[in-house]
Amino acid sequence: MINENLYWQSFLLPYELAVGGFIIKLEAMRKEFLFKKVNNPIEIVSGRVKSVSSILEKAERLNIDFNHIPEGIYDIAGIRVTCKYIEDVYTVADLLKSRKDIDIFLIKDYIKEPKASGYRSLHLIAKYNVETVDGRMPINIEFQIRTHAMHLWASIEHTLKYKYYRHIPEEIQERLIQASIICASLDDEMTRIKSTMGSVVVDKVRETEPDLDEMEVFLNSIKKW
Ligand code: 0O2
Repeated sequence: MINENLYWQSFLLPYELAVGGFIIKLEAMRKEFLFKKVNNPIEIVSGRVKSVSSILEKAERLNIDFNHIPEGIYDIAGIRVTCKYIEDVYTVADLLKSRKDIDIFLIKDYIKEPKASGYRSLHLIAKYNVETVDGRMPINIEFQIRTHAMHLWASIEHTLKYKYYRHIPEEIQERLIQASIICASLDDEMTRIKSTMGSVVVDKVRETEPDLDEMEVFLNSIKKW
């Protein structure tokens, strides 16, 4: 048992390093936008390393051999960016595409084509080299970019999925699909409201110069999902 624990701790370590590193990188981008006093597309950055039970469940569901888990499961390291507007989701995607430290090899656009469940989000899956004490280790990392409305829907549906062991009763599934359609029209309406506001939409920025304590606040603001 101890050996098994040690195995998973060491297996997950590079993913933890990657998630921690990317939360800081994206928080830094958010901060840069705020300081530059331009529209900031990044509202909330969070991340998680997939739990062992969820990794094993997914491997079984997708029929992935135990030894092929690192190549076969893309979301062991997950970074989530929540945005105000759909347009911001694609702006964040472009920012990620232009980075030199990741190599995006798969894009799943569940906004243009929502899942049958009603799930909407943009997923970018990338190769990333983690620098470990034993050298460079390539891993997959998944970026999920979504609006607050998409996030509200996904977190409630996710809780229900766990509650019902992935078998949500049909009647609730149908209501979730309807709720997803309502979230999509809310996003569209927010986009229309934004375009009528035009150039007024600039995030509130501080009036005074930042001080050193800000740095601490910045690190404390790192959230887990
Ligand atoms: P955890 O460990 O609970 O966080 P899938 O077969 O659905 O797992 P797919 O469609 O290839 O996989 O998606 P992908 O890109 O591997 O990402 C899986 C993650 O995306 C999920 O993690 C969720 O965070 C999110 N996701 C994908 N589909 C749905 C959905 O229908 N509803 C919700 N709420 N979230 C979804 P897990 O599996 O929840 O893992």
